[in-house]
Amino acid sequence: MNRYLEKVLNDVKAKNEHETEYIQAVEEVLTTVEPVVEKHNEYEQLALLERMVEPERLITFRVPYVNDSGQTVVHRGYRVQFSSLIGPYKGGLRFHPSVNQSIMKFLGFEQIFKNALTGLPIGGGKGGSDFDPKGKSDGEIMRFCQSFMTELQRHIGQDIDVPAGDIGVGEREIGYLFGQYKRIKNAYEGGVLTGKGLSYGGSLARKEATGYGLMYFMREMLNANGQSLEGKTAVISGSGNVAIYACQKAKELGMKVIAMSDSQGCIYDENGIDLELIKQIKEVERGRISEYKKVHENAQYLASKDIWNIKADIALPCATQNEITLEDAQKLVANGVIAIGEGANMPCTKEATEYFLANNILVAPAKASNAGGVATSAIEMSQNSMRYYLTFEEVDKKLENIMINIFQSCKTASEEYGLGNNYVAGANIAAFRKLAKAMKAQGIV
Ligand code: NDP
Ligand code: 2IT
Repeated sequence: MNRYLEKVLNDVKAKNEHETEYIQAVEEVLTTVEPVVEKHNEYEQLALLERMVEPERLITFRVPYVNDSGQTVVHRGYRVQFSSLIGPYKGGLRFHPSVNQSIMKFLGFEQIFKNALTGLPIGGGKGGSDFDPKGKSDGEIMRFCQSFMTELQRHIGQDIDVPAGDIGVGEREIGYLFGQYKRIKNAYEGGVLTGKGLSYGGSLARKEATGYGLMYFMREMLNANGQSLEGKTAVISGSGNVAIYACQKAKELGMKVIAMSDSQGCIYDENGIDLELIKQIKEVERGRISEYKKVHENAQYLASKDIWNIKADIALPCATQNEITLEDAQKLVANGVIAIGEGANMPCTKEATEYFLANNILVAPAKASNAGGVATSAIEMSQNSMRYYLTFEEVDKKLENIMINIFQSCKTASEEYGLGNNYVAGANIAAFRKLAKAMKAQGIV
């Protein structure tokens, strides 16, 4: 490895030794941008890489709330304002018990590159809490969100930092967060949060955008490699926002989705997943995917991880980080998978990605393939600024064009460096070059 790159990577490991996800995300980017770094000796003197891997600001705060039993509970809140190089910090909020500083930093770091790929003026950030919304009443969710925003509002603003949803944060949570922000600021600042409800400033097609965008990217990637999505089978992990709308678009594009999952189990339905039922269980009832079997008795209910044992042409991990390990990758390849589409952030371990690429499996890297969500958030921000709304078709068309352009950027970059269809490297190189250029232009900051 290039000496400068190696030095920076070793420093990151030494300074953040317990932050495994963060180190993993940094290592993936640094190793793939090596051919660019080799060409730019000036980066070292400018400490360009050192500045890129250090968040501009990392905020942690106390979030107390009173639960329905009258008990006061304290959680930890985070906002990582990673980079404002090309626009206000932008990225989701995750409420999940696993949230910690490492997960926040990996997500914030990924977000910088993803947002650069969209071609829109958005920097990178991420936030959240170790609060678990599962099983909580609406009142508890509201009180928690209000407490979270009471602190977060000091740090955000439509031109400063614009949060949105992620795991455990959907339209309900964004509504409570927005209500509290507006109440404290006494100003209707629509563009301060995205993923808002349609009745108060949200954008049509934002809910669908990440899943739809993933499938537009997959279509482009397969077509560029002499394949097509039509008639292919797919397994989709997760059954949340990204998974549901990936499933919907996959079906529209002529695919058959045969399995979906949640953190407790997986439904395998050879006849094709009944998406309306999944929406009813997950979006309306906030239930468990196991309930699917009550309606479709012939479907099989398996362990979550078993989803990667099912034979399918395409695997779409849309749940969480590191959900596909080397062992899972080996099973998928043995079963004849042809492509992987990362809907979740960093769903494949480093070893799994390397195994796929070594076996000529097409990999759509998360930073590129799930960028449709944040891109449509930026379209929501611009609608809020214009005080004017676009139609569903208009937003969807913009999203589709953005995804086509992102795929082209990945392809051009990978080909330019002789890396064939390694779009993992292509995505990192395309985003890195843009960020490095902006960094040089803005001086030492
Ligand atoms: P949701 O909360 O809507 O859904 C998450 C789904 O993944 C649920 O089915 C959940 O199961 C499952 N899941 C979550 N954590 C785990 C875990 N540790 N182990 C197993 N299953 C798990 O989140 P989203 O759909 O919004 O997000 C999914 C992924 O997509 C995340 O990686 C997120 O960062 C990424 N993403 C989201 C975007 C968006 O616009 N929402 C944009 C780009 C990326 P259960 O209900 O049982 O917990
Ligand atoms: O990971 C992501 O890109 C998101 N959770 C969406 C972020 C956003 O600002 O819409």
